[in-house]
Amino acid sequence: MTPAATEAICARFDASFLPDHPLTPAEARQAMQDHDLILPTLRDGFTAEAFAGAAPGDLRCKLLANFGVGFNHIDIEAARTAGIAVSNTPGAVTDATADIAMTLLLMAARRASEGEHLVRSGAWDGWYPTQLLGTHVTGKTVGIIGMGRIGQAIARRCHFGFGMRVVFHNRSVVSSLDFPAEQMPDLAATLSAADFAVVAVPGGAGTRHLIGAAELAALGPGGYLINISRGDVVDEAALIAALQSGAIAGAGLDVYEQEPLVPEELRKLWNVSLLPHLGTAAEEVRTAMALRALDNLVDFAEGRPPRDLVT
Ligand code: 8YV
Repeated sequence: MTPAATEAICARFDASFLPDHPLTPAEARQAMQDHDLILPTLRDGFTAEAFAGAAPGDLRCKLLANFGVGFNHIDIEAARTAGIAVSNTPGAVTDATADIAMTLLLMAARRASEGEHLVRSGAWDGWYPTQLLGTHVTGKTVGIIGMGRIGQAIARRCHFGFGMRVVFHNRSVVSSLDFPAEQMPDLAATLSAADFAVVAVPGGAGTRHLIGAAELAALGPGGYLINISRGDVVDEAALIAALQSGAIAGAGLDVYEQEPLVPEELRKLWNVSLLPHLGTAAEEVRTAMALRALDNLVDFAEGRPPRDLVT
């Protein structure tokens, strides 16, 4: 936690800080036996194994106030069966995550990773008219996959900031947008129309491998895939094959299927920009996320339903 967040949490609760490594399911269970309230992060293993066999009241913990909006590392069904509530931090992450999507979109379009490597390696031998030519973003079409809070923040940046046309795919109809955007009939149509496809759906079983070989083929050889949601939404092997064969032009990734493992084949490719899950990595944002999680803890401790309850 940032110093400001640590101070606020410690001022309100008798807080202990769990080991500075991702909790294994066994450690997660122990933590739920020892604490009333827990503020987990995305690396902690609150899997079915952590809750195994627990009925309401068996574990001391009553609320997992997740630090972040995505909670695919928590088995929600198992938590419900164990009588443990789960909350998250919507809103606090939106702008920062949208900013990282734009960072990756621009890096991919303008070959920024290749360019930086050229300079850092000392191999740059000077400007010439056709050096590292990328693709122009202005006037291109962005396809947003998942038009929730973060998807809308990305779309707004694309429309107002970069003069892009916005199309999108969303499970339900999205009608009240304050900028022009066209909801497409399905995912394939969105990908076919897009020069840049940005994945902004929640992770978890419902969206696993939503983007595979067929979807990448629909995006096509001129298309770029940007993923700032969860790694397993994209079939990483299919993405590597598409980047290697030129089935798509490039990609920008902040998330991976087996974080922190990033396959060597991916690391070797220069038509992909790779960031280490930086979506919300800004001091103010991490503090705001922790304070939002703290609001949920306080709600619960004072007998109100936590404001961001997910189950
Ligand atoms: C957080 C995220 O840093 O909010 C999310 O879902 O992916 C990240 O930006 C992470 O969740 C921290 O636990």
